Amino acid sequence: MWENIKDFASTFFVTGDPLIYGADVSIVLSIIAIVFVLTKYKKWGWLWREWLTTVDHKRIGIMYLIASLLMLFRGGVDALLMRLQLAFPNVEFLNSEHYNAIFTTHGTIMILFMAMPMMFALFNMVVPLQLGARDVAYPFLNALSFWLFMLGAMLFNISFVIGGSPDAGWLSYPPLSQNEFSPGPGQNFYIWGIQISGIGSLATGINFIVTILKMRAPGMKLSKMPLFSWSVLSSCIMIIFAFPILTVTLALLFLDRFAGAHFFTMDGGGNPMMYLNLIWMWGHPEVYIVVVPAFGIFSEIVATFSRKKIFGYKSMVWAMMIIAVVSFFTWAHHFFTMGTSASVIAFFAISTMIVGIPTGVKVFNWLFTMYRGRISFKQPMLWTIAFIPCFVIGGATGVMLAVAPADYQYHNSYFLVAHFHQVLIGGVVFGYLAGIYYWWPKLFGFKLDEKLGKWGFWFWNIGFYVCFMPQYALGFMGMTRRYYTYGWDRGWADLNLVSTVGAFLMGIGFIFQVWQIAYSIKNGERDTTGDPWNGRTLEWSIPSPAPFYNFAVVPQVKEMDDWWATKEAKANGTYKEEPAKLEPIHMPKNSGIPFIMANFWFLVGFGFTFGWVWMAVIGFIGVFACMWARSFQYDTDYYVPVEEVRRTEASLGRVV
Ligand code: HEM
Ligand SMILES: [Cu+2]
Repeated sequence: MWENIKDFASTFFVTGDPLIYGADVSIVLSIIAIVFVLTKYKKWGWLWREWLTTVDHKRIGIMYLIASLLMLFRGGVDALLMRLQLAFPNVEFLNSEHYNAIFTTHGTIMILFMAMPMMFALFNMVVPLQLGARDVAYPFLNALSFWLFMLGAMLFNISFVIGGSPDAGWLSYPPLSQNEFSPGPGQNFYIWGIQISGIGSLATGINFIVTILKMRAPGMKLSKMPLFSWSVLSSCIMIIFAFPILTVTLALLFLDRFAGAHFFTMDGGGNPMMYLNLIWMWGHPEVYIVVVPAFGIFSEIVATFSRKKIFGYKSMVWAMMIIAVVSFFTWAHHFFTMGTSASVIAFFAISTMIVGIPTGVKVFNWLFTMYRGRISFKQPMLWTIAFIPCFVIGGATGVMLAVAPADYQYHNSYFLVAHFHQVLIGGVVFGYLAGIYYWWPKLFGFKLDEKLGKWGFWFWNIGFYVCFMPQYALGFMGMTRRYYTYGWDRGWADLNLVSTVGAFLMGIGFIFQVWQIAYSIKNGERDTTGDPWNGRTLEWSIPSPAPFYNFAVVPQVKEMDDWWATKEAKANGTYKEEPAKLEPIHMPKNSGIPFIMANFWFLVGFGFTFGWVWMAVIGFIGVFACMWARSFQYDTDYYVPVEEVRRTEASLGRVV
């Protein structure tokens, strides 16, 4: 008996590595600390009522934000471990297996559990406010999306201490990801973690498309909608076409592993190349899904901080929509070297280069908006300005990679690693950070400290170039991606050391940002105006932090940049005050079902990961029970009385 338990424990828990034991201890300590604090200050009820069951898009946005920052931390630690290993030749810090696991979790976490939730954080924090709406179209579904993401991310992350991490790369190519070469549960964690959070992503895509099409304030025609909301629409259209492909692909891979099917095997009629095509039919749109909202953010920020209308609004909209369509026709550029016909390669090379055109249009629009503007160099604008050269270089190296014959040289080299980090960090991370700085006061009611933030900004930026520019050269010198070590004779030592120093500079930048948030919670400048940046769009017309119903009175939109137009009209005395008529506000009620249902999904995923079908069955029964219970709930909404609206507004310093 005792022997059996010991046997089980030694395969169930990951053992034999000081890093893992350290993680075990810190996980246990953090759980004890959290339980202790919640109990001591009697906060369990508060946690349940205000957060775990909330359907308020702003709170859901804040939870996404916290989760994504934690994931940025974990993905960042992974990155630093790898850079330490590569700092010098012949280092024995990580062995080859451990290195494989770390680049896999780093890549997966950064894209699926950092970039995606940070993007959803911004969707939730901003879109309904920008549209003049009270919430998203389906608040219950929105909460469910969040909890599915959260539990999926947790399932993926525990593989570090239980069962073992996946190690077949961030896209889990077969045959490496098949049972034959990855027998443990790691690859199943990958499949189910992504599968569960992917359902949430798909639902978010649907939710925001409906919100944007149906919930805009009266008068806001699509042609007057702010560009960030347009970018969200573009991104969500890509989500609803791309994510089903991912779901199916991972389901087929799981059938191969779990049921001995032969979709992607080398024999039995299967074909691993089928997997590569499918996963990149999702994977390429995925990188545009995360970068297009950043374009929207930059457009808002450039206009606000240059005190000018955005240059070329219509061409911006067209560019984002064209990118959404073209993104579905470029996937094969990820495997030019796999041996298809010249005409297929030519098609994908040209379609890839075409993406550069709308992107270039956008860059010129931003530059023309800044031209002769009265630019103020606050944090959101700094990140925007830093983004432009970074993304232009990243885009140019992308076009180089698209030249198929040349790609036979660059393919899977450090040239590629430098390219995709340049667009992902310079585009996505800089973009989302800019957005977080910009909309922070609206959500939290105070600004983030400029001085600490600027330290963070410079460390990130200088660190970025120090880290990744040498990698282009390393690529030309023959260094391949996913190498865990190299010898002195290769001549790669100096540049790798420089690159590692750069990575640590970025790490210091991140520490400054965490410090900045902690510092500003106490000392940050309070935003009493609701309009700290002299903004242009509707979200700046309401007090900060935004009250839970957003708008006391639904705004009537007349112009593009309606809030700016209102302010101008007030300034030259042409503004006609229309008496605000308060009415009871219709709001959704909180619900615990999304949280509970996502936990049952976790059981499903965990059960399948270890091949414990009974546990998966219990999970499925729970999921259906939750659906059943929700179907017969009729008491799902309520009205906020006029008196309460008046009181809330008064407490925020507004008379209505
Ligand atoms: C913060 C600074 C970062 C550093 C220093 C860094 C460093 C690295 C390193 C050393 C590798 C492994 C290269 C190899 O051995 O092939 C890697 C791979 C990767 N990184 Fe990063 N990274 C950073 C940020 C990011 C971000 C923000 C993203 C995405 C949003 C990202 C996405 C990826 C992906 C997808 C891979 C490929 C993983 C694979 O080969 O399966 N990284 N990164
Ligand atoms: Cu691609």
